[in-house]
Amino acid sequence: MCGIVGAIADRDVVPLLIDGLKRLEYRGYDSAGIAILGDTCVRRVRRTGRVAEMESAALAESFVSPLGIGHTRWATHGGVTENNAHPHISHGELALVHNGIIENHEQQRARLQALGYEFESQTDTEVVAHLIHHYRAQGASLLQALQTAVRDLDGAYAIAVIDQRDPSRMVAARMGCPLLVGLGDGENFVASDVSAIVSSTRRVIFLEEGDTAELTREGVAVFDTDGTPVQREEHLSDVSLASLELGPYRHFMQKEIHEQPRAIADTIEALMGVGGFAPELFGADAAEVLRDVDSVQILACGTSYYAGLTARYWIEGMVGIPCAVEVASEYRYRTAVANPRQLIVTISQSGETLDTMEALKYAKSLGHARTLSICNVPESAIPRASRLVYHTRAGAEIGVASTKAFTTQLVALFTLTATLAKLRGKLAALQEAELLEALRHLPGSVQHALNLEPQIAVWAERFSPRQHALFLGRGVHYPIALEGALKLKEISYIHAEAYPAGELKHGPLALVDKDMPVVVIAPNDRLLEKVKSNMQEVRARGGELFVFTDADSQFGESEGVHVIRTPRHVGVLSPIVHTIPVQLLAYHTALARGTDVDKPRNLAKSVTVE
Ligand code: HGA
Repeated sequence: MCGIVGAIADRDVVPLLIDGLKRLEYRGYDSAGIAILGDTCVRRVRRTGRVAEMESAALAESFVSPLGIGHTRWATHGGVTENNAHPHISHGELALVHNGIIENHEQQRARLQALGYEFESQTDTEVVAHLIHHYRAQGASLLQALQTAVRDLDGAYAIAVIDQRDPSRMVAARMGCPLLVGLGDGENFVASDVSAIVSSTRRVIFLEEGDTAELTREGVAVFDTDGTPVQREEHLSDVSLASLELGPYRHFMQKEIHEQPRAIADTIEALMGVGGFAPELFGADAAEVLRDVDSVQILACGTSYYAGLTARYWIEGMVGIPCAVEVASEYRYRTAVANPRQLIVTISQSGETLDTMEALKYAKSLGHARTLSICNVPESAIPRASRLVYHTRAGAEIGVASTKAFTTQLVALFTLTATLAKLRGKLAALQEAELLEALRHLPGSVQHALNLEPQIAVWAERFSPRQHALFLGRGVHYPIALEGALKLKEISYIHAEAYPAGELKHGPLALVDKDMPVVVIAPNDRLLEKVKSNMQEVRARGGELFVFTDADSQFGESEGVHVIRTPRHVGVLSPIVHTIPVQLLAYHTALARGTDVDKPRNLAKSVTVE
């Protein structure tokens, strides 16, 4: 959330900043702004809304500079106004962009006001600009002022700062929010993620917690929390420009839905390479970590949490050990019972989800040493803090509503399940071969589900005028109903709730009438007959049913019962295949309602604030 980009070069960096902000816009789109050096004071342009609007203003005002910073905002403190948009400026001299939340901002604001500083925004961020200015005024260099100022802060931040009086450098700091440095040839960059700078460089350094950095055209110096110079490893990013482009698609979400066969194939490539469910897929010492695990605790948020809920059915069913799944923001603030033999699994697309990271830190503080991260960005904070890692190879996910990240997380969790089962002697060789075969065919089954798109688009037309919808599933398909409801809420703004189908009669059935569409995930598994009874309960109250099933389920359309079938039942992997229709339903309903599919209101990707 919130995107930061900064550049120092021998050329005009404004086009780089604007291009970078466009690529970071998925992280926040309440407002956008850039600040550059001027003749006597820092120049700034900010606009609420999209980067494109800010770009026009920057062009109109002839913004040109070899040094600058930019920001796309997802507001946490202070409304969506131009005054609250970043960069924030102190005394016309110092400009700052910030991702995160300064928890003690009120206290710092009072302190700075007593020192004579005037505030023009309601943000928590503005205190940081004035604090750095305050220490500069006492004679500190820009870097020293930043390093002193961050000691006064509680909370989370990624920060980049420029100062009119020191035109040859930019400084940056990181604590709790992602920030990387890009290394160019005679030019250097900072960014929230590599997509912002990939057209200029692929050489990156990931700043660590508490790091500060000083960038000049010629070089970059990094310092740890104590201010001691440190060497951080340089990485070569493999993010391709093509993966960040829309190509022939209308939306990134559409592109990412259609990329799922390839994303799944890439995610299982290593597994197919070793030809079996080998612990090494999760890290060098995974056999030792996983062997005598006696239970699993999954921690995640949002869509990743639903991936975890799905995995619970697999793990308890196939491995025979208890598996609990908890929303990370709840786990981190309760008194959890430590169990050294428990495996802690965190799931996060970005690897920077703050709640999940904090939950992991909390688990480790309780003594949990067996930690595994399932993540789509290998160099990010959560995998780096975990002992084992499974890298989902979904590729860059730009659409705010997660799609290919979810299905590849499911693949990773299924691989974990089978690996744990094998380690415990619960997976015979024949069964292992069958599961590998099923996974090998999964991209094809997902493609078949994608081919249902035209039929689903017709359903979406009927959904688009509705205000509410229910999603039902049972067993391992209940989390897919939850995911379907979440997708619909996120991008079409239709109020949707999911229930285990058997729960309907205990309350939610009261909501059902002819205006309530009810989506049912009803593949041909052992609960199908039960689900059919639950569907009858809906029909008897006049509810209209939209049923996703598979060709083996043997039930047809009738008055008020619409059916779309995937070609065949794919057994234990069925939840993955049945995710595709609910994604497509949400996508096409949003299209029909004319909402902004990739940038739904009030949301942003990579949730790096609490
Ligand atoms: N707290 C700052 C930055 C918000 C942020 O990082 N969002 O992800 C603000 O509200 O402007």
